[in-house]
Amino acid sequence: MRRRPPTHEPHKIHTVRLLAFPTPQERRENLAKARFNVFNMTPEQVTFDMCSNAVNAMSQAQRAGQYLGDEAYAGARNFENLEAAVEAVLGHSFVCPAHNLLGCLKLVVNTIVPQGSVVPANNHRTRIEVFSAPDVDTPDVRDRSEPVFTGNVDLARLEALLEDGNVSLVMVQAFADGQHPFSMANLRAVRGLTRRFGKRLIVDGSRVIENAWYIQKHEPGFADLPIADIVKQVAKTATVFMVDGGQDPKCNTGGILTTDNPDDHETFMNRVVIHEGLHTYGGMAGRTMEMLAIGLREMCEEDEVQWAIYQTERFTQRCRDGGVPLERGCDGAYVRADQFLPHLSAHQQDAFSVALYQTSGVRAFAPGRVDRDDLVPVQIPRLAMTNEQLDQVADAIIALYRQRDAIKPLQAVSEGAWRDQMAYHGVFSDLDDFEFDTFPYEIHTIEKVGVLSREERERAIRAAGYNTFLVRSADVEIDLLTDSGTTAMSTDQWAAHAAARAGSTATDAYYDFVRALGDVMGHEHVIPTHQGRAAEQILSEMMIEPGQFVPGNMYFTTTKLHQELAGGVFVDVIVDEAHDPESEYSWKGNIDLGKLGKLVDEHGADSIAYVSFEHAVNMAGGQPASMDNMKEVYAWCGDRNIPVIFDATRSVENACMIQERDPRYRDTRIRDILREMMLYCDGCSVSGKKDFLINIGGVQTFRDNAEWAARARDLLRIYEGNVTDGGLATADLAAMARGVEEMTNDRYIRSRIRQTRALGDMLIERGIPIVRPAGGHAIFVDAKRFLPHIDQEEFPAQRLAAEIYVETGVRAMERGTVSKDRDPKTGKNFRPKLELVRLTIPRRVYTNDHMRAVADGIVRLWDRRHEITGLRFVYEPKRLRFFQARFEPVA
Ligand code: P61
Repeated sequence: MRRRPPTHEPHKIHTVRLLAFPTPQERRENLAKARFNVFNMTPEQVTFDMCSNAVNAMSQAQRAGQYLGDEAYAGARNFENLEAAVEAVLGHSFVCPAHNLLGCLKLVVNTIVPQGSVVPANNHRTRIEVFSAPDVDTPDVRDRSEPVFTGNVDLARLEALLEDGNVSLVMVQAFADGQHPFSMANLRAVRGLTRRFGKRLIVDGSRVIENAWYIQKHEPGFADLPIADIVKQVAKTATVFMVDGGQDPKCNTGGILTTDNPDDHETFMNRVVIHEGLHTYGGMAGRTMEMLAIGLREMCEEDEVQWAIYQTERFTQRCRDGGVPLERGCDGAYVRADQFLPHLSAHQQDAFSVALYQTSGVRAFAPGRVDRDDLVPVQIPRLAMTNEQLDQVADAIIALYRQRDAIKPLQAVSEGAWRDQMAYHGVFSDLDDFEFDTFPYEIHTIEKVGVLSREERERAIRAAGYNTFLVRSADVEIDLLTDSGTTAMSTDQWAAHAAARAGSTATDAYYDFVRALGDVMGHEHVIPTHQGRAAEQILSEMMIEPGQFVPGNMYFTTTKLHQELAGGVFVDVIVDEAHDPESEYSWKGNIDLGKLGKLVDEHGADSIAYVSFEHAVNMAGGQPASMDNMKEVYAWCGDRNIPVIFDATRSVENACMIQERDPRYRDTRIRDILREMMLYCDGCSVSGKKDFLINIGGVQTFRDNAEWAARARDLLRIYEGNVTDGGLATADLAAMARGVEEMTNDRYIRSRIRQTRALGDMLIERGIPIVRPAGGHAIFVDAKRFLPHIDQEEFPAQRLAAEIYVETGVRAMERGTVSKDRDPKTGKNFRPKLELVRLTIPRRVYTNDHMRAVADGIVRLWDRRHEITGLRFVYEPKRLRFFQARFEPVA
């Protein structure tokens, strides 16, 4: 089987960990405080922490496992799950738990390595010598003549040592020292030899996945075997197998010793109580065992493995192409500090680490003992970084390499045998800084996506009546249905969520939210609701007299419906450009004061309930309004006593587009732009599920009108819940309070807007008709131009969304004739100017590689667009029909 490099992550992001971006000055201060030893720096002082042990991204299932700890001391269910996972993945019937790999080693050394014995090994970092030196000899028997499987054992040397008779066991590490993989053939030959001499073969399989991949790729006969099978074969070849939970199983700690040999197991069990804990937890918390059990099963998943290794290959190659002297490690690029800094006579590794941190905020560190080798591993935390981030880290190293001659030596002021003991008197080198320009977060937790074949997707869309709202999310690969409530929360938000003290009265979470949003918006009255449409209902009921007009900058489905249910008449007063998908006008979200003036002239100011002014107008393509327009509309309405209410669902995105498009705001922070925008309204209804970076929530605000606030609270009590929670769980309110702080981070919001634009650019370049310019939250494909042969009565956008799903596994949303509904007067379908399919980008969930895959898929569909036909209703609900309608293709 020839495998092509994967095109995007086989998962999406579920939780992010926010990154720190210390300034050059802060980095210098941090270095000085850390005595020029980057070991002493905390992750909060580091932008990218390039190590791979116990810092990997975990799966959502592992995270859930952390809450399933059966902290029982004896006989925990978590241990039973661990045993079952070991049996399933490694094929071993016995498992002895330990707190991590050192715990496993300690058990081995203290039980089956007699003093004075010899332990041949394929690496020089066994640590056995550290445990028992000088009584145990650990000769390195790695075969240095082997070109591919550089971790292979020199069989002749091993045999000679075995013949000497003093060998207690043979220790082989998968991807020895992080750089040297063994072959299956060699491992089997070692096992054959040890068996002949009645000795054990211990395999450290902490990086068995990387080694199994190497076997799959390079050893004849293994190309068609799944990683899971190769892993099991490796484990079964060992007498005793051990795994560090913090490595391949992506746990945060933990270790296991597994075997099929009941005597060995009994030996370990009897000893584990001395050093580690009882034999059913071994120094791990119950939750750690649960995470480890899940991680063991997940680590062999083929797509996940191929992705992780592809990242390593790509990163290493980029560094190498930039001339950086390195060795390819199983989990990253191991920089040769001696060749990087030949002009320094000592402490080259630490000098490299210091210079890299000083210029970029990246931490890479040579761990363990001093003088062990000349390498600084720049390891990739498994699944935690995007390719874009890795490219930039590589570029930071390359940029440093180009100015390496300017790196100054470090003078040691205190030394020890271990690197963490080193302290230096440093002098800052005169180096150019490297500026990161990427998503300001790392991946903390991943979520699996659905991967279906084309035939399966054809069945799924038929079953869903050609309505993407009715497709199961488990059947979707990249979900661009909506950016509403689909955000990946941050670990800080989760912390607030977990820490919130629930109450059905006023809570700290409520006060935090009111304070945080009050700070951001400057509005006096902040009334939480369970989501946006709840605020819309309350607002509409309290502000609209039956028969009044509600002018707005293009309709939104729920907003217009609530206005109508309250007896209002929606009138579209958006600028004409908004209805022209090809117009490049920068402010397609603006209100046309001419249109508004005409309405007022005809019916009088009293006939207007309020002006409903949406930011980053959803149905127009996420198009922004200008600051001038907001100011002008507010002044004009103020003169006539007409209230202005913002739909501030995507105001932050609007603010970002003001920063980008209005030169007067180029140097103003997003937060300040937003504050100014909020001066030009009397209140806001907000769906918090978008900008606020949360999964559920909303709010109604009023700038200063206490009477309105009191009326809104009255309705809130009736429809939603408490005035202090709006029907939201306290925990969700706490997460929302934190989300409104994160949303105005300039790096974050710019990276989001840029990602949307990048998708738009990829489509434009390849001739796909989309609404221009690209807006904030989504790219809208123009179905009229994509499928000009389908009349609007046959719902071209509905069909296009269905076909995009079939072709690519990407789920999008119709925003055309079906959404616009029927004219209540004539009963006929409206024929909206915009017949669109929305590719909506959830916040912090997808990477640029996902976006590239989306663009490629749509281009494939473009090439076969002539084959696509229209649809007709088979079921049509009366209101908001697009959510649940069902269709069938027209022949
Ligand atoms: C969306 F297909 N938007 O964009 P709620 N105002 C604005 C919104 O974008 C919005 C709401 C108010 C959604 C969800 C959605 O026809 C649909 O918190 C500008 O969803 O109640 C929601 O806020 C309502 C999708 C809503 C739809 C209605 O995907």
